[in-house]
Amino acid sequence: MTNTQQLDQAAMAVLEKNWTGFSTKPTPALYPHQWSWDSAFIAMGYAHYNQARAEQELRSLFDAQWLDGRVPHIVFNTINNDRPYFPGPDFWQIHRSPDAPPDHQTSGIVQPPVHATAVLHVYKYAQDRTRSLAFLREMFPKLAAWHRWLYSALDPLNEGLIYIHHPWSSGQDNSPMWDRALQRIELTPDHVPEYTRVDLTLVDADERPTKSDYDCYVYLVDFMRQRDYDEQRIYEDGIPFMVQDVLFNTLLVQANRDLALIAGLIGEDAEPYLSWAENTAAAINDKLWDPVNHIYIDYDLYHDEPIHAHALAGFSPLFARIPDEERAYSMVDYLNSSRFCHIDEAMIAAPSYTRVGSAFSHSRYWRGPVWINMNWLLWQGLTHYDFSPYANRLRNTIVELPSTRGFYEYFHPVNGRGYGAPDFSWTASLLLDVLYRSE
Ligand code: 9WN
Repeated sequence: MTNTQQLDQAAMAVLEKNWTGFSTKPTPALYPHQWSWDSAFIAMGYAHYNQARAEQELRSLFDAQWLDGRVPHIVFNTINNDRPYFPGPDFWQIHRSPDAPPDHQTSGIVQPPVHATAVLHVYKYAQDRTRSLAFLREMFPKLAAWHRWLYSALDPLNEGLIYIHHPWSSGQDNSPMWDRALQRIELTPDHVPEYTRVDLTLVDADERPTKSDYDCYVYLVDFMRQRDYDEQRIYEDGIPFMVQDVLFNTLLVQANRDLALIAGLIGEDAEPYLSWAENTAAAINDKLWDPVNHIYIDYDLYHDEPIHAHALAGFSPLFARIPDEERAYSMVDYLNSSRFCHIDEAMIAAPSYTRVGSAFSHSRYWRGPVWINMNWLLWQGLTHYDFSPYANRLRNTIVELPSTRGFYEYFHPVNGRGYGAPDFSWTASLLLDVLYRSE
């Protein structure tokens, strides 16, 4: 591709291809439904050239919000999809829960809460200001109910930190961060209901989670559905995967701050959201900081111990301005080293997992490949602290990888080869965001 205009057109064409009439598929074959954090990232691209569609993307997701406030990680397209996906609605069986939405089929777990950030972004770049204020009014109570549910259901010790109980909730499904916790789940054959994967018919097995990962994923869903997605029972019965995740909580801090701004714009009280933001930021700083390695790390609540695995997500608190300057400097020293990617190295910044970790892989999903959404978060985080050379390097990758390799889901951190699904929506939408914002 030769110029920005052509790149722009190509990115819009990906989103157009994936548009269903009411929401955008992450990619046509592998993920043929609506995903929660994908939709937030996708709306941020639409915001620059199609306000109505940006609003519709988020509206569709929240139409499937549960009665208790949770926003499901998948909303199944039961209207015009003919592609298979596992696990589908028959497996999730959400209508065991009295809180499931009556008119939608969804999953029963959540994904990182980027939605208030996306709603504010749509408002900020809106072409029609009056209409965008109405959108803020429409979304505000739904976003508030979503955050309220997170704190009431997933912070049982009242620490200001949300825990997740499925790797899919992190968005970084097979990150080495979860290896130890998953290996400690003792599965016997009768623990795992029968299932057939669809993903391996579409993508090479070396680029996807392993069978033992999937056995655990399926077992954990079965654990939850047997308890009717009742969070209190899930916690009290000791689901054996409970993690306080850095990225999830960081995005919640930023989302709370953005929700406070939305409240201010429409004459509502901003205080509860500011106070949630500050509590969670303080808890991240107290509990999830690794002072030896200068990176934030997840906490395994089930085994009551820190998870010593260094993912790129460990730098994400920069996005929500959580570390002070001194910490931020020490983090950048770590990021800007051969353990991730030194600024002078001839490789693509930045791998999703430390290159010196024994679990690192160039091709396997969240175990090393470069992801555009992670670069987008870190690009902004580094900009907040004035680390422009590194920030620019990440920003350039968001533009160069799709233009030279195509709109893939993830990329080889050395040679840039595209992996996973082609025509991936957030690769396109976040590229559009970067291009429009540099104009
Ligand atoms: C399970 C849709 C989603 C992303 C996740 C990514 C992948 C699903 C899967 O695809 O997860 O939710 O089937 O592998 O890991 O981040 O939201 O793009």
